[in-house]
Amino acid sequence: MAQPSEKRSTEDYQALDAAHHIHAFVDQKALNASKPRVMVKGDGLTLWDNDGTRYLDGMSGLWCTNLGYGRKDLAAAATAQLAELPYYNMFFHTTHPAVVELSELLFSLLPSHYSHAIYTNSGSEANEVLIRTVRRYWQVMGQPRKKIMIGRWNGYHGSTLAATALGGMKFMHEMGGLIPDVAHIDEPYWYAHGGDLSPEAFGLRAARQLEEKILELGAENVAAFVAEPFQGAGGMIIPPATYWPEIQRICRQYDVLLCADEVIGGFGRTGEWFAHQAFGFEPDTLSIAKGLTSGYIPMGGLILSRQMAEALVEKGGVFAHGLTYSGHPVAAAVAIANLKALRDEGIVERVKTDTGPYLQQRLREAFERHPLIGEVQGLGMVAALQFAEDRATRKRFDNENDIAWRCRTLGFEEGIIIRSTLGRMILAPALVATHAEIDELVNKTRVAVDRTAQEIGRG
Ligand code: PXG
Repeated sequence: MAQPSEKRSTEDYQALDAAHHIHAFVDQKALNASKPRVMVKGDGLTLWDNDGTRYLDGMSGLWCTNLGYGRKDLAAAATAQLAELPYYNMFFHTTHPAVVELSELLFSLLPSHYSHAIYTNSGSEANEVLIRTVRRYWQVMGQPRKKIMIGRWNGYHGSTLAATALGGMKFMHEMGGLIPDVAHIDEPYWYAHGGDLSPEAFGLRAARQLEEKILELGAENVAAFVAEPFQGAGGMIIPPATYWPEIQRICRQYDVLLCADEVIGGFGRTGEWFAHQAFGFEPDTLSIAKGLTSGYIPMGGLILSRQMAEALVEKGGVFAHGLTYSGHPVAAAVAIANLKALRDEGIVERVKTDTGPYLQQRLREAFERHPLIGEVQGLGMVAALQFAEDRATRKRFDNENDIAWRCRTLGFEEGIIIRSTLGRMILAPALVATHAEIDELVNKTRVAVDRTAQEIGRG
């Protein structure tokens, strides 16, 4: 039996992969023909494939390696915990030091009105647990009719059944058979849908769709509104400044829980520990994953406000929920090492005061007047470039998806990994990115966009 470390040829890996493995969000037949890249090593922001080609990873893996690759302290935390107590569960009236210490650390980093966590293994599971916990909460509060969850079109909350329903990716809904009691409102995407409105006026209008939806469904039936503080997989869209305060007002007025999906935004991405802090609102729950462990090991969770947790604990009785790997000791040990590094090395602070503003400034210099780019959005260590056919009228290309995909492919040719989605290019490098790495990423992104412009005859 070959050990994973026994190096094989790229062709061998690709053939075996095609023989046995169904990949994520892809036409597997097409992938088998075009063949996957085989990544073998990472250090900081740099990845190497099996043929020794180097890539600068501008996407933190999949928005998760906040600390970058190759951290020996995280590996050491995992191996020490594996040797000491590799597993125990939360079912048999037990706990263990790793999960206790993780909670202590996590709540020292969170605003003080949050008090409890339910741990999961992923962001999808965090949102599954969210739905069950919200329903449980309203039952405990004597309002069992409050069941409907309102999400947003093009929101992404994961790929399990309920998380798919809660998300607003229509192409994911097409399989059908989704869970009931879910509704959607539009995304706050001013560039595409703002028309003649100012961003501020559009932000209010987009938020007031929530009020209309609550009134249509009856506030007595609506449990929660769930959204990403900035929309990630659905195009890295930052709502206008008026949006979140108005959403918060509406949720409070109609007694609807405000639930932030912080799976991408959490753990420093925006320069704040949590993205909702950057947008100035106070959610009742936070779904977390990804940056919690910098992706080194699967772990997620649902953070509850003190008020919700007290209601569930004091009046709740048995909450019939649990996962074999909730609060897994090895994952918890890695999360602790990760959070300590983000805190003690001043990484989140540096994103806020130094590297984040630097990335944003460099991108704006490179693209604000670029003929193919209509808008640069971003904050901290995340940004989007909007492709535009006509900058003056904000007209988008009919084939914007194809153009963005082409740009992404050219990025790989230039040795960088950037993500395309719905006519936008996304950059979300690890939070440890240096000025030199930011320069390389921005310069090569510029080359990829310029080459895209040439290929579509607009260079
Ligand atoms: N919520 C948000 C906001 C996410 O971005 C999930 C939940 C689900 O997490 P898990 O751990 O179950 O995957 C995510 C995941 C993309 C992309 O293409 C983004 C995600 C997943 C796959 C692709 O940008 N985010």
